[in-house]
Amino acid sequence: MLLDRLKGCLRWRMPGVMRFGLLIVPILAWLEMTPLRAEDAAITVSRAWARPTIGASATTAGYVTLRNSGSKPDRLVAAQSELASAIEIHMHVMDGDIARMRRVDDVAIAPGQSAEFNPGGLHLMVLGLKRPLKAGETLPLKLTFQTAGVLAVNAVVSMTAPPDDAAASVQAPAAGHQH
Ligand SMILES: [Cu+2]
Repeated sequence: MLLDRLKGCLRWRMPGVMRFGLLIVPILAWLEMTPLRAEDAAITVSRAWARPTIGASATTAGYVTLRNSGSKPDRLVAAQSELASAIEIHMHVMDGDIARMRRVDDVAIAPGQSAEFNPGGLHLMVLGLKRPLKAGETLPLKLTFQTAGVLAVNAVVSMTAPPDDAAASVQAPAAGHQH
């Protein structure tokens, strides 16, 4: 009786072991092709904040500090939020006495340098907000970098900039995984 059960177990185990063996070869080959690079996580995002919305406006501005502690240049190429239909990277340029906003394609961050977004300068133009933002709430942001990949950060909704170390970034979870 017991022996029969054991045999049954063995019979079921064998194919599993064989399948594992077949899997391990391609996994090792894949690891060989994609070595982990230290500079992949060289970007940190801090002091992330966004202005509260005014009235029925579905638009606001967000600000971050991007630091490149790696040895290679990187660039912010895109931003998005689950609460907004789009986020554009903007900067202010003076046109005589009038400050105008210009859309920029990306923001380069040299090794050892930071890029600071601030009112009157670089900002994340948050468009098509699904609901108004009040002070004290957070705006989830996902920032995409050419080398560092996607970093997730919760921007504090506030009228004024938070301290420098506020709202540090975390590596975004793999596609589709939500906490
Ligand atoms: Cu703007």
